[in-house]
Amino acid sequence: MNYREKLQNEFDDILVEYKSALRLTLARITNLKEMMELSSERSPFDSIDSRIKTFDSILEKCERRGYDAIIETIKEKIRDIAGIRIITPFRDDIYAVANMLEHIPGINIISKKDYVKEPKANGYRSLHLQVQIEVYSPANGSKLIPVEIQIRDKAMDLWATLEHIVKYKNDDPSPTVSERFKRVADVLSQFDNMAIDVRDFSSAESSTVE
Ligand code: 0O2
Repeated sequence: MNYREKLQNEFDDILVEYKSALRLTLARITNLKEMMELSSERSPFDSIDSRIKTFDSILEKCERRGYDAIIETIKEKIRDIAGIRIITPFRDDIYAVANMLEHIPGINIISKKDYVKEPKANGYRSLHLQVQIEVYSPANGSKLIPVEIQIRDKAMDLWATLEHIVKYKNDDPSPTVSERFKRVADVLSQFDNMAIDVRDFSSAESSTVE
């Protein structure tokens, strides 16, 4: 068995804890979404997606960040093995959702990276929350397992999806491609402002009619 296969086996052994953490966190967030849909308020949720990071993607991230590809480092440094993505209709809904998540018992928010207020140089926007949730197994007892929650609106998600497709096909995009993507991000940011204006204008108008 070569080193990669040995590491993959070790990774497979710890995967059950990440799957469990993902299921538990997802259930709590889905409950919240359903409660909002039943309430009389407009829901800040559009959709929720989840994934377990692939072994290849973990190795790629270790290499990109200069980490040793050993199981201890993966457990300590790769905090997005279990990931949840929440899509919201409007930009300000991102913070409404983040605020609700802070109140869910059992989900501890450890840190935030706000790429909405401070987008990455390429134009990427999203709010990343690092959370921990307690997982119990008869073999290992209780453990805190990390889950990354990304919250972004539909326009930000459209941009990230398209950028991922183009980057996937072109690992080293020219400055022209990057510059164009940055411009698309700027246009979508303006779109976000306009969408909020229209929404607020429409609700002000309907409250005047009432
Ligand atoms: P997958 O599904 O993992 O294979 P972090 O430290 O993780 O909070 P950071 O520094 O952004 O934040 O980490 P990283 O590894 O660069 O990105 C983590 C995830 O954020 C990515 O997962 C994407 O989902 C998203 N992301 C971050 N930056 C970009 C970007 O510039 N463009 C796009 N399209 N997505 C981004 P993976 O690794 O893509 O996918």
